Amino acid sequence: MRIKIFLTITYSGDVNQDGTVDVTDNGLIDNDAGNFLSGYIATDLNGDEITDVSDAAISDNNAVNFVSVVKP
Ligand SMILES: [Ca+2]
Ligand SMILES: [Ca+2]
Repeated sequence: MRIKIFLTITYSGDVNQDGTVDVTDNGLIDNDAGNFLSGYIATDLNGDEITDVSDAAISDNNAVNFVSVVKP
């Protein structure tokens, strides 16, 4: 008997949903953080309903590691 296991891993930080975490996403987060935006917004990566430096850190870390979507 063979068992196949498929894993789906999700990275956070692709705010504009273009498939890559990069400086564009960081800019969107920085803008929203600078304007003290809060609520259910795309730039709130950790789900605490406010965009701040903790969300920027998540995006920055993934941008530095060139996180992007790989599709078959
Ligand atoms: Ca992006
Ligand atoms: Ca947040």
